[in-house]
Parts: sequence; structure tokens; C-alpha cells
Amino acid sequence: MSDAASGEGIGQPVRRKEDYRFITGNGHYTDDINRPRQTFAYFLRSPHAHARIKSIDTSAAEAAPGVVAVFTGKHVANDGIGGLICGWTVTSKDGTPMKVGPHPILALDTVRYVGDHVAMVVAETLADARAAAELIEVDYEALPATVSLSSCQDGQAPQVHAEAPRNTCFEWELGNKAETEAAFAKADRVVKLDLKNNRIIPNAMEPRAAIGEFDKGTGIYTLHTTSQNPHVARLVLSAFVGVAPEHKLRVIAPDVGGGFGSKIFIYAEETACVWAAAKVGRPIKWTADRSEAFLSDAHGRDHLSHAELALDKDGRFLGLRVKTIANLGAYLSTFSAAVPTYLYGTLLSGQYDLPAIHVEVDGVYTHTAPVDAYRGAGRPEATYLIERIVETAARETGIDPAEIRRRNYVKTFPHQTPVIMNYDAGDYAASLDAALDAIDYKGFPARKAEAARRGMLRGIGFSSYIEACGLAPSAAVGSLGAGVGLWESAEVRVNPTGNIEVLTGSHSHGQGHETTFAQLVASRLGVPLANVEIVHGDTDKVQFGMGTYGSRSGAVGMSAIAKALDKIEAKAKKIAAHLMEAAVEDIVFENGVFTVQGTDKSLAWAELSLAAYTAHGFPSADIEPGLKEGAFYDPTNFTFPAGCHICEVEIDPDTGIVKIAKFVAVDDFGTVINPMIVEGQVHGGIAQGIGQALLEHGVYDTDSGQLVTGSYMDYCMPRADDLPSFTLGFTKTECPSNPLGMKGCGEAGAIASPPAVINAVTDALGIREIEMPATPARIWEAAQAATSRAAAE
Ligand code: MCN
Repeated sequence: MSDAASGEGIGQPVRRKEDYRFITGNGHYTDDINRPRQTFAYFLRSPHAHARIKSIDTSAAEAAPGVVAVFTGKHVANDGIGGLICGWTVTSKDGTPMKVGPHPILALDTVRYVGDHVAMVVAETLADARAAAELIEVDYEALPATVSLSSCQDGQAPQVHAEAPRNTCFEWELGNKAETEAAFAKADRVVKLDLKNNRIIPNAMEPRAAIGEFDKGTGIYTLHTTSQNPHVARLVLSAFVGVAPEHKLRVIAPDVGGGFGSKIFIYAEETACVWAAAKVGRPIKWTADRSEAFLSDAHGRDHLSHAELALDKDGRFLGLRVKTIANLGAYLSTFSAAVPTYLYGTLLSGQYDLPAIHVEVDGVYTHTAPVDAYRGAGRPEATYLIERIVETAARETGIDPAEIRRRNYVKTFPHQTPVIMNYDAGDYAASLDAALDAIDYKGFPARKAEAARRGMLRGIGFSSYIEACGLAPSAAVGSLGAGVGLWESAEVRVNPTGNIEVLTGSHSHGQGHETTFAQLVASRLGVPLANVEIVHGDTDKVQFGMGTYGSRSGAVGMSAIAKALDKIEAKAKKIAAHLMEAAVEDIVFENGVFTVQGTDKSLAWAELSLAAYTAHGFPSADIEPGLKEGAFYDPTNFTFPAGCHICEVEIDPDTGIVKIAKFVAVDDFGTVINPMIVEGQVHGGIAQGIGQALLEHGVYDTDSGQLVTGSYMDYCMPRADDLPSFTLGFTKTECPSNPLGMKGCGEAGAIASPPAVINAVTDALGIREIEMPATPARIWEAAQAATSRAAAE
């Protein structure tokens, strides 16, 4: 028996099955895999942010010891291999499609950011490849570069792509401009705020890696790669880049050590490895070192925004007006265009009943690494903007920050926002109340006064966040410009011995799917968790899949499994009815046992599984042998996790050091499958959000375009002693649009926490705005300025 009562089913804090292999060093990551006759690749990268390539001389490198081949962009182009693509087309407000520059796998005549791929050396060892790359002579004509968001659209700024005048890829808008203007015209007060959302560099524990192989006998290519979505990689590499036909390409993403979005995308390196494997007739392996990861993984965030909120005399929100410039980097990465548009503008209503919204977003090219989805992807940027301006409105109106939020919350559902999203269920006040209790809001003034006696500045900050995840209804995303559908697929294979393999198109790279997905199956079929195996990450094993991002694997991936389980149960009941000579309607299936209502007849799960395959005496017209069912699940709406995070900080004005004294997160994820895993997801997300708020910053030098935060010496990741012990709580409104009532939890912490931290820091300092990351230097300057202001008054 394996229902909730047995401690393994839905709702139970089961320990992660997969962790045994991870913590005992038995994981199988791409770099652990070695193929016979394997060679190694090293990529020569551009040292310039912008340069014309006058010539490349590879002759000395080709003659160097151990070198098997050297490839440049010309070889790739001569083979008819296309460039990398962006899978989402955004249309500008004038009706024109976004302006897309070429994105070659290896540069042809121009390099556009430091780290751009110039040549690939394939050699017997990595050391040979690296040494030979030093011998490649590239004659560059260095050109001026533009990395600044505030100036890249000047007519004077160096151009990244001839196709995109003023470096502008798209000028997008959402919402109703006239209604928003009318709302502002009748407002009693307008609150204005300028905000930067700092650039973040993803730092998954395992750097990206790839092994390309080609079997001359069958013509089949195999790519092992650190991907969050191997089927999407196969589709892009076959249909768009043209490396191999889809049925001749197998993509395997084995154990993957974290992705946080950065491994959704199809990058140049894995494409080059699989293409070149056929050219050299040997497998080619590439593993990024950390410096390459800094330079070439797609970065996140990087927005410059101006926001205005219109309020009436009672502090009710009437309208929101936003203008954002979003950095896309030098090339459009796989989903980059969707992030600052449909994953951002659509969330600008926050948890609030905001009658009118108008948002304009310019997506711009700069001579920097591509920018794409990073944990939260667009939704942290939206939450940061709305929760910062709401907090500012509270301060300017003198209304308590909890009260101004409560007054403006959406209270009835479904709720249609002015920016596409239709919120299906929620209880925002319940999360706020629970968070206020957990942090002891009433006790805050006393804690502030006590801190002041010690010379410390104490502040409190709120974030009532909402996000849209469970990406996504295919029809909806298709109408908004997506080139793909965002369903998920599953196959449930019951073996004759009664154990079960579940093949899922979701990909687990830290989220614990092997446990939570198995919990669902164990609960439904009444079998022990140990008898369920979750199979993912291999296009030859798993039929189809759209992968893992946008916190979709629970709401969409598990819903596909639930649908397949419905079919399994229906067929199993049919078989049980036949075996026990009863009507199907009389069969009851509970805790792994089939019974005939009103009789003592019963059949155990294992007996039924075996009978399904012996198939003796099945009426052939009625029952096929076997017990294996598949399903595709296409959601009918996004899911809308929401909650309230409150942060309390203490600042030492003499040093600028900020300590997070308390951090409370109350989240509504609907039905929770495994509370321990969910808490882990929230912890990780909050840590990343605090990292963005206080520590992390990807910085390019404005003159040279060099990445100045290209290592852990300059890029500060959060460590355990930067973080407090988090207090977590949960409220629950079930998601009505999926069969499990689940909402995603994987990104919530990263989405909610930055504004809570910055609202607390600005509260402590008594200032309107401080840029993220609020480093000790910035805080110290602000504290000194505040002290001087106070002295002058
Ligand atoms: N879950 C649950 N109950 C819920 C919701 C989810 O028990 N109500 C469980 C799920 O079954 C799953 C886990 O929690 O085991 C996360 O589920 P979900 O929110 O659906 O998110 P995904 O599995 O789709 O993971 C993607 C999400 C994203 S978008 C990023 S980015 C991210 C994240 O997850 N990257 C991660 N968490 C990460 N965690 C790790 N360790 N590494 C990453 O790269």
C-alpha cells in the first residue's frame, strides 16, 4: 500500500530518491561519459566586444601536435549549417516583426561580444586543443562597442546588427494606452520610479558540456548535452540549424547539475560538437570551464525601467504606465524575445485590481553575451517593478505597506487583468496575514527602536508577488508568437511483474522529479515508491517532450502522467472485470487492489499486471494485451502561484553591511506533492533572489566591452552566511485548470524576494531607491548621504 498514510504518497515529505546517487558520487553527468576514440574540442573566443575578422590563419594550429581538425565559420557555412534561432517572434507596435541579426555557430566576418565563438579546435586531448588554439592567427579590426542600455539606442552608438537600426530589435507594447492615460488624468496622485534590474550570470554547479557522435553505419548522430529540454534541442538542431534529420538525431541529457534556465537554450558549442563529429569521424567532447561559463552562458534580467502608478485619494490604484529597455545581448538566444515581453508585461498587474495598464518594451542589442531566461524569466522583473512602486506609493501616501496592498488586492476570481492574464484562483490576503503573523509585524517598531539603540538601522520590506507558470496553453502561446506548443507528454509502462516505468518529457536537473512524479504514481496505483522508475532526458527512450522551465513540470508534466494513469486505470478495470467475471462499473480500485463491489472477489495489482501480459482468454475484440498508456496534456491556462514575502534587515551605517534579520515566505502552490522538496525549491529561489538584491552583478566595461565580472573574484554568489534561516508558510487555493490542482513552485523564491529585500533596505535607510545589488559600498554611501541630509535639515 502506498497512499498518503503509508508516508510515500501525495503530500508526504519523502526524501529524494535521486539524492543517493548524487551525494555518493554516482551521478552520470555529461562530463562523466567517455566514448571510444573520443576527441576534445576547444573554442577560440573573441577577445573583442566588437571587431571585424579580416582573416583567420589556422595552418599552424592544424599542424600542431595532436590536432585532428580546426574549423571556422566558413566550414560551417560551406556545409549549409544554419545559424541559431530564436523560437519566439515578437511584433513591434508598428506591426513589423522583430529585427533579427544573424547568429552563426562560429563567427563569419564579425564578432559581437567578448567570448563570441571564432574557431573550434578538435584534438586528441584538451591540452592539445587548447595549445593549438593559441596558434590560430586572427586578424581583427577592432571596432567600437556598445554595452550601455541608456545609450545603445542613440543614433551615434555602434551598431550590433545592420538589420536592427538603433540597435532596436523590437518596440513592443501591451495594454490599453488611451484607458491608461484617462486613468492618469483623473488620478489624485502619481508615483514615479526609475529602476534598474541588474544583470545576473547563471552559475549552475555543473558547467555546460556536450559530446557529439556520428555512427557512419547508421547515419545516426548522438548528442549528450547538459540540456533542460532534449527534445526541443533535437527539434531546433534538426529543423532549423540543419545538423541532422530529426529521426537520425538522438539527444541525451543525462544527470544535469542545475540549469536555472541557462540550459534551456541551444548554444553554439553543442551544435558544433555534433556537426563536427561527422566531419572528423570520431566523438567530440567539450566541457566549459567556469570562465567560459561566465562569458558564454546566456545571462539574465538587465532592464532599465521608468514606472508611474496612478492612485485615487484613498490609495486605490487606477493605472500603471511602464517603459522598459531590455537588453537582449549581441544575439537572440532561443527564447530571449519572449522574456521581457510576454513573460514580463503580462505580470505587471501583480496581485492588484489595476484597471488600466500600458507597458512599452524596447528589446535592444548590445555587444554583450545573449540575455535569456534565468529563474523566473521576466516575472522577477515585473514583480520587482510593481512591488517597488507599490512600496513607494505606501511611503508617499503614508498608508501602511500591508494596508495599501490589501486595499488593492484582487479579491474575486476568475480575474481578467488588462494585460492578457486571467487569474484563476487565489487568496492574497490569506498569505499576507500569515506572513504578518510569522514576522510579528506588530513587534517591528520595538525591534527597530532596539536596533537604533545599538546604532543600527532596521527596515522591513514586503513583496506580494504573483507569477504565471505551468507554461503553457499551446493555443495561447501560439497566438503570442511562440514557434512551439507547450504541452507535455507521458507514458506509463506497467511491466508484467507489476513495477512501473514512467517516461516523461519533463527533465529533472535538481527539482526532484524522480521522487515527486513517483509519489503521484504510487498514490494512484497503490504500489510502493521503490517500484516506480521515472525515465527522462533521452529522445530515444521518451516519445516527446517540451522539457523543464517556467515551473511547468508539476502542473503540466505531472498532469500528463495523471492523464496516462487515468487510461491505465480504465484499462486495468476492464481487465479486472474480465478476470473476475464482473461488469466494469462494479470494479473498485483502491490501494492497489481491484475488488468487485458487493462481493469478496479481489485481485492484487501484481496479479492484474501479469494477467495483462499473459492475456490468456482476453476477448480480442475488446481487450488488447499489455498495460501501457500514453498521454499528451495541454494546459488550458497558466497557473498562478502567489504569496507574500517579508524581509527584515539590519544595516550598520558605518560599514554599509546589511544583515537579513528575518525572512518570511508564505506561498500558495495549490496542492503540494512533496512539502520537503517544495521547501527546498523555495529556499533555493530565495537564496538566488537575495543574491540578486545584495550581491550579484554582471558588469561590462562601458569603453572596452570586457566582462569585468568574469570570475568568482568579481562576481559574488550568495553563501550560507549571507542568508538567514527562512521561515516558510503555505496557504492553499487549488489551481482549477489542472487535474492535480498544482501550481509551480520552482521560481517563486527568485521572483518574490528581491523587492522584499530592497524595500527593507530602503526602509531602513529612509531613501526612495537604491540600485541592485545593494552592496555595502552603495549602502554606506546612501547611509552617509542620509546622515548629511538629516544634519542639514
Ligand atoms: N512540486 C510539488 N508541489 C507543487 C509544485 C511542485 O511537490 N505544488 C514539486 C514538483 O513535483 C517538482 C518540484 O516541486 O519536483 C518543482 O516543480 P515545478 O515548480 O513544477 O518546477 P519544475 O520542476 O518545472 O522546475 C523548473 C523550475 C525552474 S523554471 C527553475 S529556473 C529552477 C527550478 O525549477 N531551476 C532549478 N528549481 C531548480 N532547482 C534546482 N536544484 N536546479 C535548478 O536548475
